[in-house]
Amino acid sequence: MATVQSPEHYPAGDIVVLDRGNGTRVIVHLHGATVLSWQCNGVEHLFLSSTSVFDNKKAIRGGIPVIFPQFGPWSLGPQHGFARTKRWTNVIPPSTDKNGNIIAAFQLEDDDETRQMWNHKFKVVYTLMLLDTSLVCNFVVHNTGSSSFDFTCLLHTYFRVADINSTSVLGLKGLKYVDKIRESKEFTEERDVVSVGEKTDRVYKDSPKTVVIQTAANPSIEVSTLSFPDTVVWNPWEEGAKSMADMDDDGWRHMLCVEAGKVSSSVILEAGDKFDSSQTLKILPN
Ligand code: TA6
Repeated sequence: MATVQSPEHYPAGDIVVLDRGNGTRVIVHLHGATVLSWQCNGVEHLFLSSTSVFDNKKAIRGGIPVIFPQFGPWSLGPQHGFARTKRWTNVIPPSTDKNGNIIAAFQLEDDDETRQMWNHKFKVVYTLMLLDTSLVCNFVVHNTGSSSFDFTCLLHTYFRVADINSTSVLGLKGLKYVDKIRESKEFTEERDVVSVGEKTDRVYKDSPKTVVIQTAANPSIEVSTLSFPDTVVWNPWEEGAKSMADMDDDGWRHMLCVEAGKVSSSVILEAGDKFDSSQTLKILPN
């Protein structure tokens, strides 16, 4: 089963904690600005593999990895781009706003290593806001260079579920999706309630602004997005989990990735422009 997170588990210099009290807090690892844990009233809502590697090199297996500037295989660098394996800077330490919400911001800028792979100047500012029952992840890409560039991006959220066999996603009916398990052919979702009973790896296009993850024994979670038109649904299932050294063998039973992104087509960003996007994860009342 996935690790239940506590800040003490990590070297203090590697993490930033947003804590509202009452068991509502978020832990962010500066490696990839990866949210490791989001607890609301003491209940953990993110999955983190207990065999995830924390060497500040490999991508963290779980939480919310940040995918930029490429979703999927990349001829210029690692799969899913370099953002999730770079050290980010906590440019705005956790602070409380007038409504009692905790805000913190993280930044990644181009450097020699990134320019070797992808020769563009950029600044990504990733701002987290922890409210009483929701977490807002605001993702902004600035083109700080003198020429345009294009990219894809995604927040690779691993939701923690009691049992994948009693978990489903609502709001995907009627969407076209690319099924990477079926030769990446395109299909149309016919179901109101999308359950996951096998290895699943789908990119739903032109998603509605809100989808809901329903799972027995836990409250439902609503995922609302701005400028993230695609929704990736992924579970490696038993065989896939066993093939990943950094995934618990039974981890697939307790996780479902529902990932908000812009991946079906690239963002083309002119010099000096910015791309502003966000996901809001909200615990729905029972
Ligand atoms: O988001 C789904 C996906 O693209 C799957 O195809 C699978 O590769 C998953 O991401 C995990 O990728 P990773 O590089 O983290 O092992």
